[in-house]
Amino acid sequence: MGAWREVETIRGLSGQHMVPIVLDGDQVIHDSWNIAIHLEQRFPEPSLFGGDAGRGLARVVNQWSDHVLGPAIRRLISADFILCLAPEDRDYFRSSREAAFGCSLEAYCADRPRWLAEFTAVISPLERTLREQRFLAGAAPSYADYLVFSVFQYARLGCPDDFVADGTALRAWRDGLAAAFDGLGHRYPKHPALAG
Ligand SMILES: N[C@@H](CCC(=O)N[C@@H](CS)C(=O)NCC(=O)O)C(=O)O
Repeated sequence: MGAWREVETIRGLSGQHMVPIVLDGDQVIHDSWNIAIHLEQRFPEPSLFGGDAGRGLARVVNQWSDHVLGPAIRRLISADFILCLAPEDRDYFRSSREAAFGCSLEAYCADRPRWLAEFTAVISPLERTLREQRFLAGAAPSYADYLVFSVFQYARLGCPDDFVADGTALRAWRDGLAAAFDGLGHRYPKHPALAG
């Protein structure tokens, strides 16, 4: 199996091969949770987590997102996501993911009605919550919102189909966070099938 283009740079800086990593002075932090903890310590006001209780609950949301939401979304987008990568990185993505999935990307995503039904069940607590309150953390967003949003952003840009139905509370929340921070979430290329 090959490697993606920047992997030796990432490994040289952080001693492991995954992104994201953050360089802060002479500190190198890897893993998004560790980065969030670092940011909370460096910039305590306003709190990214909304205090200690918020931090504890954000960790639960983080585990749920990594182990339940993420896999449900991968079943829907993996065969399309590969087209977002530079051509020279696609062989690595295909061979590494197909080794992990035990089948081709296309076979992994083939039964869309099944994976769509699973995704709908997985996101149901989010939809129900967001009908009652503006953000997952309550009246204002916290790291729990941002980490879940990152998975929906990956799906929004990584696949030409939008699986979050128009008119839902989840859609309003996702689109609101994409537009936050002066439209930061929109400053990324659309899926190649939609570009042009
Ligand atoms: N738990 C880690 C997961 C990081 C992760 O899965 N990164 C993926 C991209 S989103 C990666 O670097 N993959 C490289 C590879 O597959 O070799 C975090 O939240 O930072």
